[in-house]
Amino acid sequence: RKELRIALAGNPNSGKTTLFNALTGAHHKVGNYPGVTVEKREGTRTRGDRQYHFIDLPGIYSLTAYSIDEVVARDFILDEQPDIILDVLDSTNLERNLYLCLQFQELGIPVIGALNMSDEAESKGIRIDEKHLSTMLGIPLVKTIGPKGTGTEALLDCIDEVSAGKHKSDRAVNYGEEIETKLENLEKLISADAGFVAKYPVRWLSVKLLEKDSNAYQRLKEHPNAGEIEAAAQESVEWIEKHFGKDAEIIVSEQRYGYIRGAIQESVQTVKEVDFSVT
Ligand code: GDP
Ligand code: K
Ligand code: MG
Repeated sequence: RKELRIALAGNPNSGKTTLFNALTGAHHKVGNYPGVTVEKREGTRTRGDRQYHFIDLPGIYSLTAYSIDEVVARDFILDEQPDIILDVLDSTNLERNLYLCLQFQELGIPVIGALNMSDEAESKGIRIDEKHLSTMLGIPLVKTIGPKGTGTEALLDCIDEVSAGKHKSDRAVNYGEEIETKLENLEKLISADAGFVAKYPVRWLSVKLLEKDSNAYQRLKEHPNAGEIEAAAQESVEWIEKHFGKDAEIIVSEQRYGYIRGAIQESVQTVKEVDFSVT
């Protein structure tokens, strides 16, 4: 029996736990993440010759570890390396939710997006062309309504397809020529050590170094050439900030939002509802 480990992740209140319950039914246990009081929910679902092991991660807005929830979610993904990240997205708030989604994509772990709250989106007149959005983001999307369990079978189908290698997440944010040149250099330096590459996603770490993420610098210490790479990263940050006249992490986040807005503009329409009710 093939077992797949799928982490449910996403913003707080996007419907992760509701969807987790719909996917696993009564077959779950609740514990704690090691060393902290953050609740850990794990459950399984069996279908055909497959066993799906789901982990309900705490809600987060970013993979930059500021809060305990972010540390827990981020450490789990980096250290436990689930087979798939199931990103539960609030369809009524896509711009903010996709900001995290783009960061998941940089981790090199296959991502599936659940367009959850699709009932609320519908009633607010938010029309999502999921095929087009999926193409633009480079990840498969499935519409879901957590409390009704709508879309859970389609999600399992999608998980099967992803694990069979059918959807290659090939798209990633392009941060612009200057930053991409710096990233390329960092990626090359980091890739020189096979052991480190096996442990950490190179693209993600390179971006995080430019974002001056202290946890990323901490993890970089495990690299045999940590000193050289850290110096190169700091030099890149200084160059970028001088060139653009802004904080490097702000430029990175602006590029992400630009990318998201472009995708949303092309695939999401908000129509004003006409009230036909007779008064
Ligand atoms: P979490 O913080 O991501 O775990 O979110 P929860 O699963 O706790 O859900 C937050 C709230 O949204 C709860 O009141 C859920 O009942 C509700 N909810 C979750 N999914 C949906 C959905 O697809 N449609 C609607 N209308 N409500 C939902
Ligand atoms: K709600
Ligand atoms: Mg929850």
